[in-house]
Amino acid sequence: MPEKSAQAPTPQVSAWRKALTHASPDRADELAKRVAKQLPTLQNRLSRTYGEGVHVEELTEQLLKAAVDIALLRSQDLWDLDLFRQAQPHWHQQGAVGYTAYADHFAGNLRGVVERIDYLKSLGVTYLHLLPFFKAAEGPNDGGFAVANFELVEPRLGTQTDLQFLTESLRGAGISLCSDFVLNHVAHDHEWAVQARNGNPDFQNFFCLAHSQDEVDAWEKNLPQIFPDTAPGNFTYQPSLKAWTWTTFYPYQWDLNYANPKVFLEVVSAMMRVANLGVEAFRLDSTGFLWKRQGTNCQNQPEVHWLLQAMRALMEIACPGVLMKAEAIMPTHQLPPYFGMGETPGPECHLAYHSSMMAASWVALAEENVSILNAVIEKTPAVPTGSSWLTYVRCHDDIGWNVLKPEVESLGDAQHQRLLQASHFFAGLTPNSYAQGASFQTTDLKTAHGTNGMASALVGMSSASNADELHTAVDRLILLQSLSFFTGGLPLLYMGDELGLGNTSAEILLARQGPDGRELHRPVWQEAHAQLRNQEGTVQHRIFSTLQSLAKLRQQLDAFHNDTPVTLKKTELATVLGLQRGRDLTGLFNFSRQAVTQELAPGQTIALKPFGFVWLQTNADKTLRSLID
Ligand code: OTU
Repeated sequence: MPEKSAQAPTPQVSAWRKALTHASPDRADELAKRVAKQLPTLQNRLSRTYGEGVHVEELTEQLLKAAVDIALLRSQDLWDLDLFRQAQPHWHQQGAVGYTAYADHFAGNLRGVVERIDYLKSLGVTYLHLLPFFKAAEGPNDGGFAVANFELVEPRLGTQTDLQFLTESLRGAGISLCSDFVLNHVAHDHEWAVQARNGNPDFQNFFCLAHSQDEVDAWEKNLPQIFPDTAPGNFTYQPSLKAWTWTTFYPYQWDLNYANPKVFLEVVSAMMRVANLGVEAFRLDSTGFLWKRQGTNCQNQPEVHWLLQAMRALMEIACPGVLMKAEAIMPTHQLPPYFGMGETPGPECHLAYHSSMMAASWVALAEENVSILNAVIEKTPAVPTGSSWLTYVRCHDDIGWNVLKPEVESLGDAQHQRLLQASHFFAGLTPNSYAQGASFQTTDLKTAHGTNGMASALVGMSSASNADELHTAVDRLILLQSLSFFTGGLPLLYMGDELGLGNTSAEILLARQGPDGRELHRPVWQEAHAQLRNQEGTVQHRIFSTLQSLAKLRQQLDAFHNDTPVTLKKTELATVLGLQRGRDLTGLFNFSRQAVTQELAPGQTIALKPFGFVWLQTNADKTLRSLID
């Protein structure tokens, strides 16, 4: 499609209105209301992004038609779910617990995941994020993040029917399925890329092309590198195009050109169709990178937020029960706009990863000092009602240290070494380090980029040489999880961490394709290891049952409603983080190897074990009750 079609006449009767005339009266009424409500935002954000004019009107029409058509195709169950959730916008706001896994590593395939639903329920899980399960590129595919087709399930993992069966089964168990939706790029063998390579100019315009080395250099001047070691630079020369494609991540992941409105139309339409398969949440991968602007680092540009807000408006029409989650691995101060708290306030994402809190909790562990963590929490605002932070300890990616640069800098000179030291510590390079992780994307010892490794390896479980050391290592793991469970709107567990599963074994690593260091923490489920959770006295039992108790408390206590603000509570010790959740709930987290005491109020002294934590409830008579033994 040409980018501009100024001469196209504005249709007299909108196509979406026409579609409603064939719909049942209840759906037609409801959809007309939803469109009326969302239209002003949709028009405003699209005009801001693409300029005023007829082509924006036409684009709006096309998007509305897509949203309405998809809403009309929604199954009765999903339609009813939408209505229920519209009436109860807080449906996901109390006691949520998330779990994230690769379908194949966790359970073989999508059918296998159905078999694990009881397991997830026993852990209190309400939200399951399965890493990309749509058709991936042939050959290396970045763990599925090089998507060759947005809607066909990866054949290794199943079919669309299997996906629908999975979403229905999960829904029956009170668990929402979250699917990745990779917004920023497609695989080099996605149909759009194939068409572009074959010389089709319309599809070439789907990608960000640079036509000379000078142009590449001009962009590169301001661009950081995500994989400086294994995929340096942000452009890849394509001989068949005689041009460079923008490839922020791997060379086989081609960045999409959102300056072309057709890209937005196609991507959002595909996403809404996937929602009709029963997916209840989308993890919007690499959201920060969608808009490129000369002279900037091409991250978090205003257009990113306008497009996300336009997307939200369309989702509110087609599938209002579905959540949008921003995967923007950015410094704390860049995150509030993803909740629609930026320059154009309004509904945007429901959830966003708090990667700074995650990384800072690891620094606190390495340093036995909570100053960076404090600084992060200080800069973390309360988010609009209906949205919340996703907190986590580990995920399928590395722990990226650079998100913490602003906090570290704010603490004064000579602090920058702290991230480097943490990175060395978790790679096991520091004398006396108990960690068995590995540095990611650094070829020298002078830069901090990221750290790989399963939580259990990073907290010292795999290096423990006796029962005491193992016990302490488990304490560290539980401490980090308890912080994530305390602060989170949605605490997310990474498969295996609930059982203290270790790094991927050497044989499996060898057998995997590609040199990606993150494979270190992408192990395969081990049934025998998992069974140990049922046996008292094992570490698996200890970790699993503690998480179960924390999940229960999240469900039981009003303080865990997401609208309850989490604020810092000053402590006297540099090793102890104090948090207040609402009026009645206090959390103390001791990042030190020493047992300590902390006075909360005159006469109320709380003892904390080494790497221990407490969650305390204030009773009506002002006394404190510990919620966890
Ligand atoms: C995301 O990651 C995914 O989580 C990664 O698994 C993918 O490789 C990547 O996108 C490309 O699809 O910057 O905000 O380890 O934190 O790549 C997007 C670095 C991202 C990741 C980073 C991240």
